[in-house]
Amino acid sequence: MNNGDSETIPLQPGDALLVVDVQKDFLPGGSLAVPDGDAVIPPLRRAIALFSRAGLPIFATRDWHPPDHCSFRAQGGPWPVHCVAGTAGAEIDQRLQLPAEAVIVDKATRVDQDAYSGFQGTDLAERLRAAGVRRLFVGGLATDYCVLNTVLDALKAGFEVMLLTDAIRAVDVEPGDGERAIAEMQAAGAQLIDSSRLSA
Ligand code: VGL
Ligand code: ZN
Repeated sequence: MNNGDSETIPLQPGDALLVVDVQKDFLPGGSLAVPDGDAVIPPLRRAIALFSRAGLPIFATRDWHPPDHCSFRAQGGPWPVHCVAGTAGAEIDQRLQLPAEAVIVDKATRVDQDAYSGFQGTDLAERLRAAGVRRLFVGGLATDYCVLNTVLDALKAGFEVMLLTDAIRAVDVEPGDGERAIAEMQAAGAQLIDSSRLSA
C-alpha cells in the first residue's frame, strides 16, 4: 500500500462536507434504488458528526424534480419517476442526522432540463466560496451520475476534492460504470480516500 493511503487526514478550516442526493428514492425500496445504496449511510453519518463537531460547514444536495420532469419515462426520459419535489421519496434519509445548520441545495428543479451536478443551475459554488471553502469532501449517490458530475464541476470551479470512496455507490446501468466514474474523477484531480481516515 502507498504510505499516503493510510495516513489520517486532519480536518482544517476551509474544509466542507458535501452529501450528494442521499434521498429515499435512491435507497433500497425507492423508485430508483441504487444497489447497496444504504451502505453510504453509516460512513456519511460519521462524517457529518465529525464535521459538525469541528464546526465545519455541511452541504447536502437534493434531486428535486417537478412531477412531469423531462428525465422521467412518461416524458421520454431514461428514468422512472423519482425525487418529485415535496414527496416522501425526495426526503433526505433521516438516519444521516443532518444538523439544522446544514445547507440544502436543490437541483434539476426545471421541467425541461436535467442536472446531475449540484453546481448546475444552483448557487452552490457561490455559497461554498462565501463560507471560505477550499477543500470539499464528497460522498453520496449515485457514483456514476450525480457524484461524478458534481465532483467534476467542483474541480472545474477550483475546489480541491476528496472523494469518500466507501461512502458512494453506483447505479451501474452498464457493469463497470461506477468504477469508470471513479477513474474519471481521479484523472480529473479528485483524491480518493476512505472516510475512516478523517480525524478532527
Ligand atoms: C441521479 C439518476 C437520475 C443521481 C439523479 O442523483 O445520481 N441519478 N437522477
Ligand atoms: Zn433525477
